[in-house]
Amino acid sequence: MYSGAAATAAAGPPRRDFISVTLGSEETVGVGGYNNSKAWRRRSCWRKWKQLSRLQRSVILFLFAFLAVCGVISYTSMGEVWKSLTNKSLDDQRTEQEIPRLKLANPAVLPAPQKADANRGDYPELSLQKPPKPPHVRRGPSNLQIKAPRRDTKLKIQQDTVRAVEDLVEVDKVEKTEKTIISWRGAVIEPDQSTEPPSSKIMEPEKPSSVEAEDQKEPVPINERQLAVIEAFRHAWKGYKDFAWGHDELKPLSKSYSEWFGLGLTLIDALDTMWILGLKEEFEEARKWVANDLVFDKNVDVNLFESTIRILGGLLSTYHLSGDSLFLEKAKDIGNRLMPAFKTPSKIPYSDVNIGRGTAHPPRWTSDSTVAEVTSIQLEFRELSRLTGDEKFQKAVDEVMKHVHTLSGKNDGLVPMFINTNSGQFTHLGVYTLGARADSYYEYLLKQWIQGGKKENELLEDYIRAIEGVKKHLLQRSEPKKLTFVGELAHGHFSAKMDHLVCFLPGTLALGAHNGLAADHMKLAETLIETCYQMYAQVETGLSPEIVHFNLHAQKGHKDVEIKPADRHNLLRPETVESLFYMYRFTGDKKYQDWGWEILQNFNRYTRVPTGGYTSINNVQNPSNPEPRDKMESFFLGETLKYMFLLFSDDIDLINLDKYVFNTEAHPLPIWVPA
Ligand code: DMJ
Repeated sequence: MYSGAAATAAAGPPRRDFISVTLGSEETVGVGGYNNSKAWRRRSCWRKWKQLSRLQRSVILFLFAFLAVCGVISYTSMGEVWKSLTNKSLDDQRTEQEIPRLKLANPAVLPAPQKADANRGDYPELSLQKPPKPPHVRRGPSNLQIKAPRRDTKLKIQQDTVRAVEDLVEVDKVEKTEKTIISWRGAVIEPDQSTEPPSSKIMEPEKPSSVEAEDQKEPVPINERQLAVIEAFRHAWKGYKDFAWGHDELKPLSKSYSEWFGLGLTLIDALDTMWILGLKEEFEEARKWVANDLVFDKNVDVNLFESTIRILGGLLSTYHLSGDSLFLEKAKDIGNRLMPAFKTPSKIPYSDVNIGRGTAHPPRWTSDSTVAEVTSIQLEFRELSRLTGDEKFQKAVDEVMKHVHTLSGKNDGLVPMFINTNSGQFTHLGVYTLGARADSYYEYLLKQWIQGGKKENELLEDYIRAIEGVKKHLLQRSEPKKLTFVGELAHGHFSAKMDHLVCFLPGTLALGAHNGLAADHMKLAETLIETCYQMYAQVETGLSPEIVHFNLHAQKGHKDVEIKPADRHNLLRPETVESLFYMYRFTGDKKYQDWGWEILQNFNRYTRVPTGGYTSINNVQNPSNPEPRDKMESFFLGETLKYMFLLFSDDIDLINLDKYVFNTEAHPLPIWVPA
């Protein structure tokens, strides 16, 4: 140690060597000159090692061992990190590629109702996914259908939103499980949601839905089939204008008109159709009539249900689409004049009201009203309350629903067809149908629930129970094609009779599934719409009769559909086309458009009157003489042609079904809390 220090000192400033191998021996100082051969170096190192003390050698060995262990550990953990990084990026790729495909197999069916907002902040990337845009503001009929984004872009946005919402629902599931009191196959109701309709909160009158944010969008060109609908509408309108202007219905063969209420029923029913079809001139002309000639102060009896769905509904929807207060004023007027109908011992309204005298009464032969009539006026009166700030309209119709909810005499949610205005009880018990006199009760259960923002639990419960009742009691399959149809039940006996009116059901079921109800509702909708289509396709004119009877047993030479002589008329009804529209909107399956196109062509073939207008016919089984009836129902313009036009459109914002709910006469009313 010492000699080395001396040598170092002699060589200049001290060096910071670690070990004493440089310390003084002859060999280390290079006696005999420089020798850098491998053998010399090996020998020299070994000799140096041997010269070290045991302690020095142990320290060095320990250091080597320590470094070696550290090296092994850090190599292993780096490998794990690297491996996980590699796997993660593969997972990410798979997520991007596969999840959209898996989750969006049925993209238009939205997930169960949820509250996404609470979690949004935790997932900042989700805020990049835009929800579907609100409907385009349409201030005039001419730009209506030419100012909306293309379906594919919007569908993509909607799909992204569905995916984002599904993710949020997943994350939110645990919390929700604890809070949820009713969970019926996807329809989730929160315990803190009131079963009370939002009526009590009505304070301020609301604006029309068209007065929301303006949103410039790419035009969607009108296609050939839509043009054919416009042509059909113009032809029908020409007949009405030439021979029935200002009257209720056109009689196209006798070139005259018929009066029911004397309130220009066809004109009012057709207002929003003209708006949607973009028929500006026709709309303006009709508006003038409403402004100058529509007078409700008349000594005339009107049917509460029919005037509510056609007149009140038509005026309210036209107000929303156009933003023109004239229509709201008229709606208020007729709404007020209809109110005496609710002055009954039971609060179940009478069927008829004299809108000039302010008196109401049941039909002459009974004190009953039909169940469909008293339970299918709610969308309109509730909306009138919301718009005017006057609760009385909503109170009156909500009371009816609450009362019907509690009544006995139902069969697994299925209701009888009559209700007594004195006792408030169902009458003619034991007969159950989804057709005439009961049909729209079921439709309005679901639609009121949607209109009110999916908060009114009793409505949803009654709807779901009723659909279970339909499945249990009314569904059968026909021969030979095994079509699923909805029959009727009379005192325990099944009848294979189905009204064309029942064909509203596939559309309603599909709407429910779209709003989060069970997927099997959609399955049922798909089977039933096929049946409704066959009610047209299996008939000689390609037009459905009013009522069909299905064959339950296979018989040689017999089709599924049998028609009785008394039932073979066609009134230009909308229900099948209505359901085709919903089915196309929610599935995008073009076959529904093709079926609708066939139906339109057959209306043109067998019901079009050359001098203007379309007519109902007496015999759908005789193509050479379908026996025209000489009447064009107002719902042909209010509903049938409107649903045709919407069916052929690929613009999901042309009356967006997350913003609007159609009343039973095809008049769109805004959903109060849009999806
Ligand atoms: C329309 O007035 C309505 O759709 C109602 O609900 C049933 N009947 C006709 C159309 O068929």
